[in-house]
Amino acid sequence: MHKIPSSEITPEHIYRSRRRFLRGIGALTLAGLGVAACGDTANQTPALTPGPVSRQTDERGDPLNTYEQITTYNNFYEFTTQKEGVAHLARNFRTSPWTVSIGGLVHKPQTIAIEDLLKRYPSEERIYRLRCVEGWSMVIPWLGFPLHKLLADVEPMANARYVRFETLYDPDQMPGQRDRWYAWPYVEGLRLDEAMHDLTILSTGLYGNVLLPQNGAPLRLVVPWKYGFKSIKSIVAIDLVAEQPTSLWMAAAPHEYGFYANVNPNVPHPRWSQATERRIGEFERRPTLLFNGYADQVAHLYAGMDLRVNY
Ligand SMILES: Nc1nc2c(c(=O)[nH]1)N[C@H]1C(S)=C(S)[C@@H](COP(=O)(O)O)O[C@H]1N2
Ligand SMILES: [Mo]
Repeated sequence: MHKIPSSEITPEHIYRSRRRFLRGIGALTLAGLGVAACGDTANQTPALTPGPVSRQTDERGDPLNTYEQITTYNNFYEFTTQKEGVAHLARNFRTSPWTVSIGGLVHKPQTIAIEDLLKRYPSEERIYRLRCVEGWSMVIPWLGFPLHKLLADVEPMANARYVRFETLYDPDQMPGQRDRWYAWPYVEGLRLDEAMHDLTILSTGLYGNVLLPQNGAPLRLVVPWKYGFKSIKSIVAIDLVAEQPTSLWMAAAPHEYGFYANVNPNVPHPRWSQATERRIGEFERRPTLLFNGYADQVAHLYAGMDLRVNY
């Protein structure tokens, strides 16, 4: 894969928000891990290199994918459907100023500037497998915080049963949004108990760095036991709702993409098997694991449900 010059990938706003991020970060003490190595000095722009991570594998012993793989092989249809083209088209995406509104069926709706959100919820590292519905996967060291912390603070009402997430709509910045085939903006949803699960995070960074635009800066969802498309990028709105939200993918192809989208090797996509996957960087395909290997932690959420019907 080609290397993108750091001069193209680190415009001033990213540099500034990264400095803010490094100051605000709490649980993960980047300073203690050697932030100087990231080139975080006044007249030096940070390079497109990974920052410090707590370990080199996931809990199963699978090695992390490289920073280059994670930042140059992306799905972000707002920019392009070409994975290798996202990073370039998104390089000037404005992630500051940025506000996130949390509302709907909550007692304490709020609109929060991203820098305040980062201060309020210190980021921690979570090393998760990401399994795309297309049949490839990666291991990614995310930085982020559990969504349940934010949900607790806005106090969901008793009739709130689902959480609905929405990506920024801005066709001037996101040329892919001129494609009329899709019902923009990108929308995703979770059942409230899925959203409250501790594995579910709002991610603010990866590899010890602030998120780059191609990975969903400045804030994206990560739900590691579901297909990657549930992990919605560049979120501007989070709403608690009573009815099951219709996601962009459900609207585009309802017989192919359901609401749950749990990783399941036993339920094929209508057009291909989901039994195996290609880990980016590996040659041989490997078996896909039920709930992407997180069954111990999440299977109880679906007790009694037919996973073929609720795909
Ligand atoms: N807004 C938005 N979010 C999105 C997508 C997208 O096209 N738009 N693609 C999804 C898909 S299909 C995948 S596999 C992951 C990819 O995340 P990554 O590029 O950070 O690896 O983002 C998901 N989130
Ligand atoms: Mo995906």
